[in-house]
Amino acid sequence: MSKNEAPASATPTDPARRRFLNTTTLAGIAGAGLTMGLAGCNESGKPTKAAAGGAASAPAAAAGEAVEYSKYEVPPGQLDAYYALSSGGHSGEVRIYGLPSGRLFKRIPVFNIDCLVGWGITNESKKIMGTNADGSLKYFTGDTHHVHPTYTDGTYNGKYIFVNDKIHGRLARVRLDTMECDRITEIPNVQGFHGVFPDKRDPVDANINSTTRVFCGAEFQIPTPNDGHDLDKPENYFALFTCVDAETMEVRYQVKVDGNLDLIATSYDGKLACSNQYNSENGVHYEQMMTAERDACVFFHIERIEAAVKAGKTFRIGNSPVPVVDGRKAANADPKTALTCYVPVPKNPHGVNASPDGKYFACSGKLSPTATLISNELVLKWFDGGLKEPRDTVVAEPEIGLGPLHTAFDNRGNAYTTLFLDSQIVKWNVEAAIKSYQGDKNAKPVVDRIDVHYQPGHGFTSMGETKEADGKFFLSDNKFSKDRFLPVGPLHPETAQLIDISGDKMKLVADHAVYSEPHDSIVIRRDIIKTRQVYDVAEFPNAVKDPKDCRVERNGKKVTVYLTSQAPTFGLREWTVKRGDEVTIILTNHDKVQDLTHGFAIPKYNVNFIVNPGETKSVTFKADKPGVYWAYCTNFCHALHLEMRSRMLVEA
Ligand code: K7E
Ligand code: CUA
Ligand code: CA
Repeated sequence: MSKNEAPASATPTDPARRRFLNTTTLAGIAGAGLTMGLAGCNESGKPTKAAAGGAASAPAAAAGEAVEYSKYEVPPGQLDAYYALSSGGHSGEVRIYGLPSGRLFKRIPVFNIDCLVGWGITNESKKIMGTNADGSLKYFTGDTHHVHPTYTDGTYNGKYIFVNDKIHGRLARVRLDTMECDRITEIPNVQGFHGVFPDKRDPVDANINSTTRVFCGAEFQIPTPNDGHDLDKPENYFALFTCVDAETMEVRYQVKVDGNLDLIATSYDGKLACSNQYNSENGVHYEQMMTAERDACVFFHIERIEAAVKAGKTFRIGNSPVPVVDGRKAANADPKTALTCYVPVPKNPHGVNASPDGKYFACSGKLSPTATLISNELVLKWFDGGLKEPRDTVVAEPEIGLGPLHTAFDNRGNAYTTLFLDSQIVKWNVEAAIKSYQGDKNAKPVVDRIDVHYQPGHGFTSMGETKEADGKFFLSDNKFSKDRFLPVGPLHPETAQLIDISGDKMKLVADHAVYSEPHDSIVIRRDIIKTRQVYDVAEFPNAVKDPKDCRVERNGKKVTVYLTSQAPTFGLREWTVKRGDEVTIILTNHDKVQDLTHGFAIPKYNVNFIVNPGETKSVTFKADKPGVYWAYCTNFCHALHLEMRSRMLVEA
């Protein structure tokens, strides 16, 4: 082997590499005093089998089986079968890539500034993002976690996706036809807005089988209003559940809860939304958040909540106009009128996911080696007064492994849960788990396990969050890549691992490196998404409709420059402004050919944005530096792309 050849020794299935990471992770957490929680106790307080490190029944996926990797390649010129729409974590963006190839197609700026697109730079994007009185951006950071599209009839309709900003408590909407963000709403009186999920049907009107509401969970309890009172009185802190209108993006109502809210799931019948809560203790320090043996999965009876809002059984918080109803336990003791139902689940659950048959919610406890399966039908029965205890809605609680986080489903009755600490995906059978819970000793819920590299967060199946779950692929978004890729300095990429789940045994078929830090994705069939590549000039109210309309207009110290772009020229070769002018440049791209995007940058003025075919955008800045400034096209468009430039003359 020559020096340049890659060493063949580091095989992906080398178990030693996995053990190394696992041990350090456990040691780190044990050092933090979490050993007890991780040991995972069953009802009797005895450590469980899984807690001892053993798989409940099935061994780790046999490494021996050969995988035909080429089967999962997408040859040059061919297209992927799926889109993956993925959050970008604290990059504040959303990404779109293809599966099974893993090709990255697009990064959609949402809560972040992006100088390629001009997001956070153009007037139009700043208006969506929100500005202060002086026109500066209100926030320019964000933390996206959960991406969920709109539904019709239990499956994706290709209209919008919603994504949260955990930092500033905002909900954004991305249009799926243009794959651009069109609205951002700030939710009042919450911090740590984490979980988001659209509804799938109307809770009342059976004729509405599409998404009309988006539900949002707040993870951090705060004083409400958070105006300086009760600063260090955690007993007065609260979290809120919020409903946002999917079309107008207005906040409709909020529900005050006991404890906190984390991820959100919604039922296929439209009647229920639910959220796992890990801090039912109202703790402010992490050890306080782990004191209770059980936390909860909180169910929201949407129809009753909306009736209470309509009937005015509400209050307001501070200056917020949003009506709030009381969803705390004490106010909802009678199931027949209750707005909420707190189903106890083992301590500190992290995720909750609805099964595609509409029957169950799986809620996993990261400090318990179990997944709790809650029946949709039984929750409704509890709300009807037909069950004694909220806990009676639980139909299974299989032991699946250490550090279970998120669960995805196939179309054959199997669930796939990410095991953060075990660094595995565990496949378990829903019916077997139910039988086992009912006492059937022969029922073996766990049917397969596969190692992932390393420490998975979310995992998602193809179409798995719809009733069209197809059971073909599982994508594991892992939190550490360690040695899986060529080293690139201290910040490692994450590993998104593609697993073929179509057979009895899960097969790892590809490693994709992804830039930090995706949390959640959805894997959506390509035929569902219908995009457009070219805008119509008339769609933009401020469009410069004809290249002949290019001109400079002055109104006192305010100057507007009307510009068009047509490769390889801008509509004006030069324009003159005076030092101190407030200059607005409006640029309409009159090239209507697909893929013919122009860029527009002005040196020393921090101006940089693109105009897609038919699109209009504008920027406003103060001409405070006299001189000649070459405005030029930044986006390669033509053989004479470099010549595509005009002069801005700023008189002293
Ligand atoms: Cu588990 Cu924000 Cu969905 Cu990350 S959360 S993994
Ligand atoms: Cu226009 Cu490059
Ligand atoms: Ca807890």
